[in-house]
Amino acid sequence: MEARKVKDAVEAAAAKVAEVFTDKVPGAPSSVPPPVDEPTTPRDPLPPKSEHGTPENRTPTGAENGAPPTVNAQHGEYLTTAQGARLRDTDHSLKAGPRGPTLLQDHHFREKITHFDHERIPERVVHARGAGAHGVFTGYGSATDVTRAGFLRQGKETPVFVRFSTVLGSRGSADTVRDTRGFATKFYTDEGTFDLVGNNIPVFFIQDAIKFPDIIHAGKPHPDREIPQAQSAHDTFWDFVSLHTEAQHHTMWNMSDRGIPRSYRTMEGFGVHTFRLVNEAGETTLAKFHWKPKLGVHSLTWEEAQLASGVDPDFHRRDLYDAIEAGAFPEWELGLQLFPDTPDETFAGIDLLDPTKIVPEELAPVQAVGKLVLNRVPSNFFAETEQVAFHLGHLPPGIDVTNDPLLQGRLFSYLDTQLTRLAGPNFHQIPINRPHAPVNDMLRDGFHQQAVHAGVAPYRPNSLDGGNPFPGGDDAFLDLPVTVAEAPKVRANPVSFDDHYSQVRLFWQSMSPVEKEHIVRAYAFELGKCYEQAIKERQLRCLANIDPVLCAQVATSLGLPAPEPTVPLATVEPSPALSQVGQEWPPDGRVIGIVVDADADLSGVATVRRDVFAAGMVPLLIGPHGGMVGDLPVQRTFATARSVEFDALLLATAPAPAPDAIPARDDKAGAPVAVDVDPRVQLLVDECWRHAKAIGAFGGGSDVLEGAGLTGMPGVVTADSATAALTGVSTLLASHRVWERFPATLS
Ligand code: HDE
Repeated sequence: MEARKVKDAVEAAAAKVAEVFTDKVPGAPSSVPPPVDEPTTPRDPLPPKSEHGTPENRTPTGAENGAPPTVNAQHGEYLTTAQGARLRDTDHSLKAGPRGPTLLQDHHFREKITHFDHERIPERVVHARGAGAHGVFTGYGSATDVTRAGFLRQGKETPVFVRFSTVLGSRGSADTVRDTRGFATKFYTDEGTFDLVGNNIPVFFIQDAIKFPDIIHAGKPHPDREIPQAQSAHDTFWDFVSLHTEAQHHTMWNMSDRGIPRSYRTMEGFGVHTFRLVNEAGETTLAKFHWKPKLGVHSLTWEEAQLASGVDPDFHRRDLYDAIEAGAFPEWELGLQLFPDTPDETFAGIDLLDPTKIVPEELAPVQAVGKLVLNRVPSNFFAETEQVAFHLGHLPPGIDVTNDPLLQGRLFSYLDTQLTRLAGPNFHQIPINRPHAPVNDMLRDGFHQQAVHAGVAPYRPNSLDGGNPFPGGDDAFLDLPVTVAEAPKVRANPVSFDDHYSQVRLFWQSMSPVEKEHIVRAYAFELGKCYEQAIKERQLRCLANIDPVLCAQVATSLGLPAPEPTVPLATVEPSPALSQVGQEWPPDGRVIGIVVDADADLSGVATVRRDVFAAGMVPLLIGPHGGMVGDLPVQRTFATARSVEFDALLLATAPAPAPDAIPARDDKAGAPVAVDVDPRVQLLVDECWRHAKAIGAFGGGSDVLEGAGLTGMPGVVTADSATAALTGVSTLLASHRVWERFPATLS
C-alpha cells in the first residue's frame, strides 16, 4: 500500500473508533480538545538555561559505525521509541477496545514501563546525598619542585567535576544535618584522571579500613526501625565511638561548627591521608592536600540547621547552584603541607600514616599550588552527579600513595563499590567518568560496553596488531620502588597509633569561647538523644580524658556526675588556624533579604538592590505578596521567606499585620497584645537576631527594630539612608556573624 493510503486508512480507523465510542462508553477516548497552549506541531524547544555540556568525549561513542553520537533527548521534533521509530500516541496503551485489557503486543507500553521500572540504581552506600558542579582548576606552578604532575604547572587549566555530599543520610535526606561532608574532585588531566576524594574534616574515625563497615553500621539508622535518618544523635553511633576511642577526634570535629557548614562554598576540604609526591628528578616528598575556600570557613548555627532541614532540605544544593547561576562562582585554593620523606614517616613527632591526626598549620604551612573555580551547573543530575565514580587509585604521574592503612583499604573499596552501583566494569565509559586523556587500554567487553574496539589482539605481547599498544614512555606512571619493611604478617597497628586524646584536646583548646559553647551544646544534644545510660557515662569518661571543663558542662546537661580522667591530660599548643572566628572574608554570593512593601522608600530600595548586586552579593526582596512592589520584583513573600536563607536582613518598612495575622502572644488576661508589625516580619527579625546576623534598617524599617528593642544593640544598624544601612550591614558581614551576640561563658 502506498504511504498516503496507509495514513488515510489509519486516520479513518481512528475516526471510526471515535465515532463508535466517544461519549457513549465510559472511559472512551476523550472528545475534549487539548488545552490551547499545548503545542500540536513541532516547534523550537525552549532555550537551555545555560550552555551545558558533559566533558568532552574522547573515547569512542559508537559514532564510528555511522550512528549519530548519543545526545540528550527532547531536542528533536517528534517523539520516538528507543529504537528511533516515530510514535503516534504515548498517552493510551493499546487495548482490545477502550474498556478492554491491555495487549501484550504493545511494545511501546512495555518499553516505557520497563525502562521506568529500572530507572533507579542503588544509592551510594555512604555519601548518598550529594550535589555536583563543573569547573576549572588552574595550576600556579608552585608545586613543580615537588611533583611532576602536569596539571599543577603554572597557568595549566584542567576541567574538573566536584561532588559534595553528606555521609550518613539517604539520597533524599536533608542537606544541613550534623555530619561530615564529602568533597570529591575529579581532575580530567592530560595525563589521566586524578580523583582527590576528600572530606571537610581532616581526620577520620578509624585508623584501619577494616573498621569502615563497623563505623558506618553504627552511624546509619538502627536496623530494626530504620531511624534516625541522617543523624549521629543515637545510641549505636555513641556506643561505637565511646568504645573505639580513636574515633574521638573526628567526633569532636563533627560536634563543632564544622559539622554544620553554612554552604559548600564555605567549607575547607582535606585529602586526610598523607600522599607521596615525586618530581622530575625522582625525588619524593610527603604531602597532605587542603582546599581553602575563598569565602572562609563558615557554619550554620544549630537552630538554623534544624530550621533549614524543614523549610529547605535542599539548602546546600540550592545555595551552590544559585551562587553559580548568579555568577558568584565558588572558589578554593588547593594547598599542600609538605614533609620530608623520612624512613619513619613522622613530622614533629606526628605519625603521618595515622589518619586520626592532623599536622597543625602553624608547624607546616599550607602552600597554595592552584585555584579551583566552579562555574557550571550539571545539565542532568542522574547522568553526572549520580553516575560520577571517584576512586583513590585514579592518580596521575607525580602523585602516589603511602602505607596509611585507611588509604590502602580505600584503594580497594572505590572500584569495588562501582561494580554494583553502576552495574558492571565499564562505568569509566559513562560520559562524566570518561578521561580526557586518550585511552588505549586492553579492557574488553562486559556489561554496558560503549566502545567498538578495533584490532584483533587485545593482549601483550602480540604481533598481529603490530605489537600495539606498548607500555612505558617517559610520561608513564611510575610505581615508586619504596622499600617495604621486612616484617612478619600481623593484624596490628603501630604503637604510635595508640594516642587517641592529645589531638582532640588540641582541637578543643584551639576553639574560641563561642565555638566551645557550641561544642558543649552539640554533645549535650546528641548524648541527650541516647537512651542507654551506660553509653552516656562511657562517652563522659572519654570527654574527661579530653578536657575537664568540657566534660563537666556536658555532664551537667545530662544530669550525670563528671568522671575523672583515666589518662594524663596532654599539654598542647593551640592551633589558631582551626578556629573560624576572628577573620574577615569577601562578601561574594552572600544573600541579603530586604523587607519591602508599597510604603517603603522604593527608590532607596532600588539603590540598595543595585549596590548589593554590584558588590557581588544577592539581594532578595521580601514583600507582603508576590509579583511587584512598585517597579521592583518580589522574590520572597512574608509567607515563603524564612530567616535561614539570608546572611543579613535589611528592613525598608514596618509592614502592618495582614488582616488574618495571628497575634504574636496574649497578655496575661488572655487578650491579644496589639501587634503593629506583621508577625512574620517580627519572626524574621527575631531569628536573625538569635542567629547573630547583621540587621539593618532605614526609613520605616527602623520602627521595627525600635519596637523590638534592638536599636543600638550589637550588629544592628539603623541609618537615615538606604546606602548607609547597606554599608553598615556589609561591614558586619565580613566577619560572617556578630559573634559577640552569642553568650560565651567558656574560655
Ligand atoms: Fe569513602 N567511600 N571510604 N571516605 N568516600 C565512598 O565510594 C570508603 C573515607 C569519601 O561523591 C564509597 O563511590 C572506605 C575517607 C567521599 O561519589 C565507598 C573508607 C574519606 C565519598 C567508600 C572510606 C572518604 C566516598 C561509596 C575507609 C575522606 C563520596 C560510594 C577506609 C578522605 C564520593 C563510592 C562521591 C564514598 C569507601 C573512608 C571520602 C564505599 C572503605 C577517609 C567524599 O567506596
